[in-house]
Amino acid sequence: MAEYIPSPSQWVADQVELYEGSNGTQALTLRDSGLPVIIVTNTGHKTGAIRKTPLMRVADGANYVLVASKGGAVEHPLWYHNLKAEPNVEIRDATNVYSMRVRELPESDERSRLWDLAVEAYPPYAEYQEKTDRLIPVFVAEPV
Ligand code: F42
Repeated sequence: MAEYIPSPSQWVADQVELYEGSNGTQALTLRDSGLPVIIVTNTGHKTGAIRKTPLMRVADGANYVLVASKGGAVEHPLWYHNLKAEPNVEIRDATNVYSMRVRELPESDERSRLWDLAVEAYPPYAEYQEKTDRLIPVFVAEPV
């Protein structure tokens, strides 16, 4: 089995350790925002290692919307490239774990609707898009 490599970002690694270590009963929200987080388990496209990426929980029925905002950074987060290379992921939402497949949404009505849903769930996404010249990638994750 592939090796799990924790995020080099300590606050992210800590959230994953608590969230997963408690089987989805602790560390369910982003810091002091009180807003819910999911954990996306993905595959490093260079290392092949298991990567665990916490993201804001944006639910659309049985699907989740994944926003590669990285706080409005100039570059995409590295997990963006992992998902493009290997779209099969596992998503933990509190105590539930799902096998899912992701696809990036091109500019479209579907993307606009899901972007609005994401901003509703986590309003800072709108500021992150203002802050950066790149179009922030949006994925939809669907159950397999
Ligand atoms: N980030 C978001 O973009 N959107 C969110 O909604 C979001 C919410 C959120 C909530 C809670 C929380 O704790 C964190 C949250 N984050 C959110 C931050 C998110 O979890 C990521 O930390 C952030 O997006 C940065 O992603 P990153 O993949 O760039 O992470 C870096 C720090 C990282 O882990 N780097 C690793 C490293 O060793 O430098 C590499 C990870 C990796 O995937 N490596 C690949 C491999 O093959 O293993 C190679 C990748 C390559 O292209 O080189």
